[in-house]
Parts: sequence; C-alpha cells; structure tokens
Amino acid sequence: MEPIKIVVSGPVGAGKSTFIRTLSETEIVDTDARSSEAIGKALTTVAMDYGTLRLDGQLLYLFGTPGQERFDFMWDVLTQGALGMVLLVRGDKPEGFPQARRQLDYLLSQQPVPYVVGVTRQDRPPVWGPEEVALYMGQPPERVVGLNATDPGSAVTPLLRLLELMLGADAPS
Ligand SMILES: Nc1nc2c(ncn2[C@@H]2O[C@H](COP(=O)(O)OP(=O)(O)O)[C@@H](O)[C@H]2O)c(=O)[nH]1
Ligand SMILES: [Mg+2]
Repeated sequence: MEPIKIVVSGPVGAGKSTFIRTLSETEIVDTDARSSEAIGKALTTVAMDYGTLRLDGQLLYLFGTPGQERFDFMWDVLTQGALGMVLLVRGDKPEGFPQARRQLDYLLSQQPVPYVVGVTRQDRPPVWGPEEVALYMGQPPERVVGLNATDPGSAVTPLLRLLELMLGADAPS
C-alpha cells in the first residue's frame, strides 16, 4: 500500500505539534521557533511538523501546518498530494472555532479530501465535546471526534475515524 499523506491543521495552540509528536513512530521534524507575536506560548510552528506512523498496516505521513495566518503560504505547499485532513480545535477555546471553520473551508476548497475535526483537551474540563462542536461548526457528527493530543491511545482516534471515512466503501468526501 502506498503511504497516505494527511494534513493536520487548525489555529495556534490547537495541539497540532503535540498530536504529531505523540503519534509519530519516527523522529519528528518540527520547525518551532520563538514566537514573535503575543500568542500565549513561547514556541510556535513556523513552517511545518512532520511525523509518520503505521495504522492497521497503512503507513501515514502527517504534515502539520503552521497556525499563525502570516504563514498561510505554507498551506498550499503542505496540502499538495494530501489524501486526508485532520483539523484540530481547542475544545476549551470556542473563540477559535470561527477561525478553524474558515481554515477548514479554505483547505477543502484547495484540496477536497476526506477530513475529521478533532476537539483537543478533552482531558481538561470544562471543555466543548465533539457533539457540541459538530453543531456549532455545522458538521455531521461522524466527522467530529474528541481527543487528548498528549495521549497516544486518544490521539489516534481522529486518524482511525479518518481512515474509516477514506477507505470505507461509500465514504463521502
Ligand atoms: N492537556 C492537554 N494539553 C494539550 C492538548 N493538546 C495540546 N495541549 C497543550 O497545548 C499546548 C499547545 O499545543 P501545540 O501542540 O504547541 O499547539 P499547535 O500550535 O497547534 O502546534 C502545549 O502545551 C500542549 O501540551 C490536549 O489534548 N490536552
Ligand atoms: Mg505547532
């Protein structure tokens, strides 16, 4: 089976770098640098994150996008050839949902592929659950999954759902 390239996107702080670091079975490549904007954390991804894992015998390449909008030009590069997408949002930060929705719409307009929305920080209540985020973002419930990006067993769930949607017999994209 050919490796499958998956793009991991979402606003700053959603958990993209953590998600890839938690799941990757090979040494990750990250491009975190000291942030120049006040975005509430010291390090931020400037170009991409990269990691790989094998799931049900299928090799996956994960490419994380930078969150800050001034690095948007990287999105088109990173989405080239992607067959699926995981959009992460911070479940305890609903003010980030509209931006996440815009990113999702933009990325799907460039690259219409199967996708899953992952709602991070499910281990840190109070937090929005996947059903609530699905309603808020106007997504079908099966496309939205809750996770703790720091826990391997939990972080894998959006990828399992994505593979189901991608490889399922009549999976809609
Ligand atoms: N407890 C918990 N912390 C998380 C989760 N996802 C991300 N974080 C933390 O949130 C911070 C920002 O995550 P990061 O991966 O850098 O976000 P990025 O900007 O999307 O790459 C880090 O300190 C992570 O450890 C989660 O699901 N649970
Ligand atoms: Mg990052």
